[in-house]
Amino acid sequence: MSGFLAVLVVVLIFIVIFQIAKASEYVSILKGEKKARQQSNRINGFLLIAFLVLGLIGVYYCNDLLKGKILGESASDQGEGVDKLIYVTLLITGVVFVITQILLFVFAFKYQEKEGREAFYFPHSNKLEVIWTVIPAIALTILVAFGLKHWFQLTSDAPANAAIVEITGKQFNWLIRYPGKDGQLGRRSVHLIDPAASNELGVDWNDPLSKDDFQATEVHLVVGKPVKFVIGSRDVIHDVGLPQFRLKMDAVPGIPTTLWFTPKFTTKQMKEKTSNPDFTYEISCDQMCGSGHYSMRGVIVVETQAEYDAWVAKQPTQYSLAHPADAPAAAPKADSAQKTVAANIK
Ligand SMILES: [Cu+2]
Repeated sequence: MSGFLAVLVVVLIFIVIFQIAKASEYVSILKGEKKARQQSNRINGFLLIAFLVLGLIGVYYCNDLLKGKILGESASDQGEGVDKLIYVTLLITGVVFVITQILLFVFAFKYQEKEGREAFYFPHSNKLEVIWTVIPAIALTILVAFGLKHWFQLTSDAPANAAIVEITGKQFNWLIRYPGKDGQLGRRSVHLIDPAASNELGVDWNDPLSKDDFQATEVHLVVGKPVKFVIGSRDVIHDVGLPQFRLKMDAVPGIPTTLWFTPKFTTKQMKEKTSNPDFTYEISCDQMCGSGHYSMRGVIVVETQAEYDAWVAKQPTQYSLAHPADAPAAAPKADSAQKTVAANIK
């Protein structure tokens, strides 16, 4: 019903505008075209000023309403720099926006058609062209340079003590792998992917580094400790979006990407900070990747070292899940299994 009413209102508004336009046409014939044009210019001039004032009030109101309310404080050290960059960019573009909009509407009002006033013919000025090309070019170059500085930092080598977590996108969830005690991830091959054999990632069990790797349904991180994400995809392009940490990185099939950051607050601290008992850090897929895109929400838990260690101790290695027969004595039998597979490959 309300939808029908809305359509009706829009149609009526169009009819009213059409009738006003028609009436003003007749008025111009009666009054003389010049006089009618001047009057309509005056009305338009006032409407433009009203639009400017209401628009600026609206911009201020929306900013005030949403300031600091959408995402809150950055939850990573690196995100602070990103926030600062956004604020500086908003400040510069905001000042330019306000000045240009005021000039645009005020000039349209001030220099409307008037009796005895002629337009000043001003076709071209090289000096002016240079000024309004060079100044924005310098400002944008500086902003891009600061953006690149952050980008190079995020994608640079992680500190030596950084934890490593591998995140692989697939339609439609994230596969999360930890390197285990050795701190190194085992080799993978797309040809070895076999979900039926608990090997969704195609891990090469012949690689000794793969034996202690474990997979998880949530990403667990230690507060204050740098972490490096090794990001990939099994099918189409996804994107690891970390809104609370202010980071994102494409997950591209065949091309591993990385980023590193240091979480500042535990999930528990964030629950208190946001006064939201249901707060969770999330991984959102920031790349439209197919019909189930909306469901690619991953969960990140940031906790203390002790809580993290307790969690890690409970995680079975993916090797043991993929080789249940070897379970009682995983280590020695692993070697024999490795030899068998190696022999088969030969
Ligand atoms: Cu997606």
